[in-house]
Amino acid sequence: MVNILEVVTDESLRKENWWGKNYVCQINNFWFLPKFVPSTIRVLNEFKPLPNDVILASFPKTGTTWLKSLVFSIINRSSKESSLLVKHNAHDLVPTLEVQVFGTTRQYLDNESHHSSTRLYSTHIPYQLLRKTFDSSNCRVVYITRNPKDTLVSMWHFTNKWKAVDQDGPWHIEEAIEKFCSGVFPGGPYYDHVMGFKNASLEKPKNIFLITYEELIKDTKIHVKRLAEFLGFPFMNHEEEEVDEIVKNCSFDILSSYAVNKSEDFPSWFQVPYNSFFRQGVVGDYKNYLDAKTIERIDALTRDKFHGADFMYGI
Ligand code: PAP
Repeated sequence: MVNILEVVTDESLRKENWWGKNYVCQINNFWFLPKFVPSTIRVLNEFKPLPNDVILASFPKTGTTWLKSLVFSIINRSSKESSLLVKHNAHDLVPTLEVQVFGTTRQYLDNESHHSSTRLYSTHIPYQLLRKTFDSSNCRVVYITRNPKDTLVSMWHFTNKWKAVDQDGPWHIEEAIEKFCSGVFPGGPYYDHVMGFKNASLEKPKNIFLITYEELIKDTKIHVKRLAEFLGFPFMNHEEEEVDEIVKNCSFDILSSYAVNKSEDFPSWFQVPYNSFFRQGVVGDYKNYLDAKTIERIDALTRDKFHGADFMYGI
């Protein structure tokens, strides 16, 4: 068990190769990119959520960008902020705790002026590490998850868009499958990450809301209303059109058509171009990349880790 209070750099942590020359570091069973170790430790040691805060949590590539867009739109629907998604990528509007907020600048941590309003953040840090932070506040958490095979395929595509591919060469799908199954994957093990938040959502339904990418795709409108209700911003009966607008404005087709989201530019906070957050946005794309044997291998893991824990999801 790593004593989080004592970790200052990644020097003292166990490391495993992840892809090319890149490695990941282990903090209490979970794997992190070395770049985000100091900031993750800062989040765990210093972040004090306010009761009105909303934290969007996820394993990477499970629908974070979409969830950020939807929740930002729900919360800001009656202000001029609501149109900001036209010109700004959702990750610049909803900063990630361990990336922008506790990275180098901390420009987003304005506690003074926010005591009565809602601060919106995201994180990929697992619940097992964040439990104490969340317990110290009445803040609300929304966790999005996605089926493991699409998550793996999405991560594989995304990683191959990294700047480092120029030096390290591509990440081959066979390697990505091995790493995903062994859990040595940024944010991994995937199954432990999901089960941490799944169990927490059952223990504390008023504070932690779990939603799946697949149910959100199937009926976005119903789930936007459920999200709004949970967040304390419910839609009234006469606001049906507003819900429709939010669903439309946050759809893959609309968001991916904006110049900012088509851009090959790199954000200041990560080594992928903005357009890599929008690829296909569908369910079941894994069938185009994984063979029958791999599908059976991952399904067996899913049966063991999810179904074995009574979470009938992911196959
Ligand atoms: P992150 O964890 O790095 O922030 P995240 O947004 O969770 O990434 O995942 C990106 C996935 O969401 C991509 O999936 P794909 O690779 O299978 O295509 C991306 O296309 C998808 N995505 C982004 N925006 C939307 C949207 N508005 N609707 C549906 N899917 C979306």
